[in-house]
Amino acid sequence: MVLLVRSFLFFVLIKLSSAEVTVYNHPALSLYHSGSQTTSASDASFTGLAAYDPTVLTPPPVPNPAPPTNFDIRLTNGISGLSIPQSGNFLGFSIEMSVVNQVLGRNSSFINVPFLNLMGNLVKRGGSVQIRVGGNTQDFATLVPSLADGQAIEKDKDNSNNPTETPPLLYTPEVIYMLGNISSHLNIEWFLGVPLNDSANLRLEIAEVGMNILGSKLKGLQVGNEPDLYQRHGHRPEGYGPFDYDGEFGVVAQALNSDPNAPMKQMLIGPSIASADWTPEQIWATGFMTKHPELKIVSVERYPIDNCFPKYQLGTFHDPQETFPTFLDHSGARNLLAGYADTSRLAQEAGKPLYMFETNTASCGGFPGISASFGAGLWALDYAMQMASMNFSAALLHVGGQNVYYNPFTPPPTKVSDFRKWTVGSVYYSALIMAEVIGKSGKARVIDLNANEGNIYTPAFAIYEDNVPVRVLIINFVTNPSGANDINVNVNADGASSQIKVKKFLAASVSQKGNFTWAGQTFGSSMESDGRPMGEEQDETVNCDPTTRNCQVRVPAPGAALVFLNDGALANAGQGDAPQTFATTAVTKLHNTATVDQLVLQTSNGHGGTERKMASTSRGSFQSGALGQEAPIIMGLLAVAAISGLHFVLLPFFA
Ligand SMILES: *[C@@H]1O[C@H](CO)[C@@H](O)[C@H](O)[C@H]1NC(C)=O
Ligand SMILES: *[C@@H]1O[C@H](CO)[C@@H](O)[C@H](O)[C@H]1NC(C)=O
Ligand SMILES: *[C@@H]1O[C@H](CO)[C@@H](O)[C@H](O)[C@H]1NC(C)=O
Ligand SMILES: *[C@@H]1O[C@H](CO)[C@@H](O)[C@H](O)[C@H]1NC(C)=O
Ligand SMILES: CC(=O)N[C@H]1CO[C@H](CO)[C@@H](O)[C@@H]1O
Repeated sequence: MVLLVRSFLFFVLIKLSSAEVTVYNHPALSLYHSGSQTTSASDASFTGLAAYDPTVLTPPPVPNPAPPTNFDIRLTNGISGLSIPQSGNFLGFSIEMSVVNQVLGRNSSFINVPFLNLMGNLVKRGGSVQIRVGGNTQDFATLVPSLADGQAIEKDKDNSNNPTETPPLLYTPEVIYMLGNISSHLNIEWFLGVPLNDSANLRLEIAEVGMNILGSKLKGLQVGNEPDLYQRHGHRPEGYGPFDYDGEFGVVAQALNSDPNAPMKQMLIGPSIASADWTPEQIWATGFMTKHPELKIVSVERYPIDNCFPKYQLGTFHDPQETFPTFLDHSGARNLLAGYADTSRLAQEAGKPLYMFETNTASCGGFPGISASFGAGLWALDYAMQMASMNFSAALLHVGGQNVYYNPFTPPPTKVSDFRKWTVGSVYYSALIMAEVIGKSGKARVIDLNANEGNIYTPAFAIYEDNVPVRVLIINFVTNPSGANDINVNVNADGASSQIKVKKFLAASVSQKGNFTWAGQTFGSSMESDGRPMGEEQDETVNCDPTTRNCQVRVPAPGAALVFLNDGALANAGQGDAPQTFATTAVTKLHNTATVDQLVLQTSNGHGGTERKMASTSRGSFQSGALGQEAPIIMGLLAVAAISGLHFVLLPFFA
């Protein structure tokens, strides 16, 4: 993703090329959006914001030659080439710091319930979720004791002198308390970033406050975001190179080591290069990976392509329709990751996990028609599996604001938040499926099977535990509603049961937006989700041939199938565990006072019909208490907490 810098204007704007973007006051943005930028409560479908863009592309034609529709997958015990053991939290999220108060909640006592539900689905399957709060806005962020208006986070418009016109962020410890309170509900681990815009005047407060409030739920601290782009962006002088970054990393490490208010050591993450202006090898040549004992996680960031033009008048124009097919075969993930094979080997030798710290379909916000499509969901799953097979240990999908196309989940725009719900993107399903693919055993090891004679449209991966095959993931990237390109795979695995279970990820075409199903359940279309899967779970049962032990699995075009080779494989992926969900409280607006109609700790989450109707906190106990029908939300919540002594504080979102 090499972009030409052709003028000072371009130079100033080019920071946006690297990654996610949340842009404020950007003149180009209003040019780009044909619709009005302001959200309107009366516009039910398209608000003009990228997150609700209705573009639907044409699915690419069936490839010629089409992939063979019948093939075998034969899995024996104890094969070589398996990855290192992986965790069910492999696919996590990276939330742009400036939008945490939209996505997570407003403050520590006002957490967005749909967000909790979305994370609960993942925790149930994979055991935990990893979330990074950071991005371009973290390098200029400043922790302040309080903000005048009681807000937890604020854009400092008076001091917006950085090149993106992204105002520097001011935030209070309340944001960190919010993370802590989220982790007290669900097993979520956090990454924060030490701002590195000025390494001569370090601002270590986020590390200090983060360590002291989050404790063991703080998993690491990123030092610098995409430092290989600092010079381009005008944040460092000409000639700034890998050795300079390595030196600055050492300065931060030293400062934290001697900081008595920063009790946790060996917490740092770097170099988080975009692999744009420096190659990973240039950084490793400094000795970075082995010389800093404080380095906990080796990180890189990578998007397959950018959509910076025309929105930010940068780079070259990529037509979404023409670009779409590049997401729809296995060579996309393979080619993107080939350059990290060496890095992965070195990290393993150094005994450090390797993370893809920030990624998604395209930098500069993703593409209309691509980023929220079913095809993007298949791509993210294939990309994550390819990373797992290559010994990455995690990948974090970026979450921007309302102005990006690629969000895994998007809260409703504030103005319509009273009655609209969340939008769950296709790549959230990828994370959900990935959590089941890897599961909770901590022993899952992945291999790219080079299936169907290496056909790029039908990749498949096997998952082994204790050297025995337990699950198989098969993807079909082709779209053909006639069924002629559905694939029939004969899975024959050592130790498989005579009857196996299959879950499928389905949509009518790779272009479809919304209404995808995973094992029959969906999060609906735009603004239709409270974070809980809707519908009954539908697992398919396949009876294997008693003689040949072949189990035939049909994967529609398009679609993905996760095959559970035995019952233990299902259990390890969370089947049978009690779901942990949070009922979205119904909120109506009456004279600027929200009313809590219902505060029920409801646990009907699907994922196994028999688990439904778990014991729930009595609804009556809420309603007979101090919580009158007209009680303001926060009062109501305090009352709920006081009356019931509940661990879960249920908070409606965006009153
Ligand atoms: C948290 O946010 C809610 C909603 O904006 C507000 O009513 C409440 O006062 C805030 N609480 C704190 C402690 O700031
Ligand atoms: C670094 O960011 C802080 C907060 O935005 C700002 O006050 C400071 O001037 C910046 N320093 C440099 C050298 O850009
Ligand atoms: C991943 O690591 C394992 C264990 O060291 C190794 O056997 C395997 O070849 C590695 N995979 C790749 C693709 O490098
Ligand atoms: C999603 O599915 C529902 C129920 O089948 C249907 O009513 C709705 O029109 C679909 N929405 C889209 C955008 O396809
Ligand atoms: C677990 C945790 O971090 N709880 C915090 C929730 O937020 C309040 C502040 O509003 C803190 O006092 C708690 O420590």
